[in-house]
Amino acid sequence: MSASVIDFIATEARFGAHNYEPIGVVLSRGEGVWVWDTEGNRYLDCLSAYSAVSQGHCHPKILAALVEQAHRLTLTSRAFHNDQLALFYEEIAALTGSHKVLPMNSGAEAVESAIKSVRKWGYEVKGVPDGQAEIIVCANNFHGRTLGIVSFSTDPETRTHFGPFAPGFRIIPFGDAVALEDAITPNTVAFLVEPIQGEAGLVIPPAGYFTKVRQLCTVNNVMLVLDEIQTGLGRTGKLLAEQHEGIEADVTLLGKALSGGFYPVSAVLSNNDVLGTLRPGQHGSTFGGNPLACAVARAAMRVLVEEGMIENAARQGARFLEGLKGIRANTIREVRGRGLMLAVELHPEAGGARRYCEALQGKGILAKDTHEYTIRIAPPLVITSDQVDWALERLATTLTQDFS
Ligand code: IF1
Repeated sequence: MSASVIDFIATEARFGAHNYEPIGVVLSRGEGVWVWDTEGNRYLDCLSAYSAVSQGHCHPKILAALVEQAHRLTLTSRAFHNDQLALFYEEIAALTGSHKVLPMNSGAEAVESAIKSVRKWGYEVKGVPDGQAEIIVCANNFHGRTLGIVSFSTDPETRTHFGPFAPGFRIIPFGDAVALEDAITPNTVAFLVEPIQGEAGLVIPPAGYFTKVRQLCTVNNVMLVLDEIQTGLGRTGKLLAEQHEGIEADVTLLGKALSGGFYPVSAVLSNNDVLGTLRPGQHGSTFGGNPLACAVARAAMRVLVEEGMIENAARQGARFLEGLKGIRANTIREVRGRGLMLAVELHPEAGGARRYCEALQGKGILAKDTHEYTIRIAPPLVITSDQVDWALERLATTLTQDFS
C-alpha cells in the first residue's frame, strides 16, 4: 500500500469512532458496477453499499436529477409544500401499489416510523389498551441501529451496554409460522419481518412461509410490516420480495436503493389506514420528503424500471447462483441466493470469510464477509453476463485457494 493510502486509513483510525473495521482499500471513484481506489486499481463492487447502489455507481440520470434539483431548491422543511413531494408520492404509489406514503431519510428511521404508526393504529383503530401494544419480530433480525430497534435485536454485539431498552417486543424464530400463531395475542398490533434475513447471513425462509404469515396476520387483524429496505426495489429479481410468494404486506419499508446511493431516502408505504392515524405534529423529520431527496428518488425509481434492472437482477442472479453452485471447492458449505442477493457460506474449517474477501480484493472484487463464515455477494443490478462470468472465474480460484 502506498503512503497516502496508509495516511487515509491512519487518519480515520485516529479521529473516527472505531465502529467499523473496513477492508484495506480506499475508494475514490465509481461508475456502474466498478469502483476505483486512490491508486487507480479497479474493482467489481459485489456489495453495492449493502444494496443501496443497485442502479450502479453514479448513474448519469440520477446524477443529472440531483444536480438539476440542487441548483433549484434543496430543502424547504415540511412547514411548506414543495413541487417534488407530490410527484414522488404519485410515482412511488404507482410503482408499488401503495395508498399512503411517509417519507423519511435512513432505513432505521423508516422502521422507527413504522413501529410508531402501527402502535398508534393498534390503540386508535384495533382498540388495544393504551401502553399494551405488542410487536412480534424475529430472532436474528436486522432492522437498524436506533435504540428502539436494538431493543429487539438478538445480536449481543448490537445491544450490549446500550440499555435500558424499549419494551413491547416479542421475539420468535424466523421461518416458523406456528411460532407466529402461538405468539399472537389480542394486543399484537404488528409482525415486523425481513422477507430474507440479510445480516443473519442471508436466510431464505421455507417456501409457503409468507403465505401462512399473511393468513395469520389477516385473521388476527395484525399488521404485516415487511422490511424491504434491503430486499426491495429489484434486488431479489422482483420489485418487492413479497411478490415471490404473491402476498401483499400492510406496511412496506423502503430505503437504500430508493435513492440509488446518492442520498439517504427512505419511505413507509401502507395499504390501509395505518399511516392515516398520524395527525399534524405527531411525527416528522427536517429532511424527510425534501425536494432534493424526492427528485433523486424519482430518478432512481425511473431508471430501475426503464432500464430493465429488475429483470436483469433475476436473469443475472440465476446465472450467478448457477455459477457459484458449479464451483467445486471443499471450503464451500452452501451457496444460496435470490436474484442478486447471494451468499457463499464456508465451512468453519475454511478459517473465516474475511480472508477470502481480502484475497478477492487482490483479484479485483470487493465483497463483504458476514457472520464469520459467509461471503455476501450483491453487485449492482446493472451487471452483465460477461461481468458475472468474470466474477465467477475469480471466485472459483479464490475459493479453491489453499491458505495454509
Ligand atoms: C451498517 C447488515 C446489510 C437493513 C434492513 C433496515 C436497515 C438495514 C433490512 C437500516 C441496514 C445495513 C446497515 C449497515 C450494514 C447493513 C446490513 F449487514 F447490517 F445487515 F445491508 F445487510 N433494514 N442494513 O439491512 O437501514 O438505517 O442503515 O439506512 O453498517 O449498519 P439504515
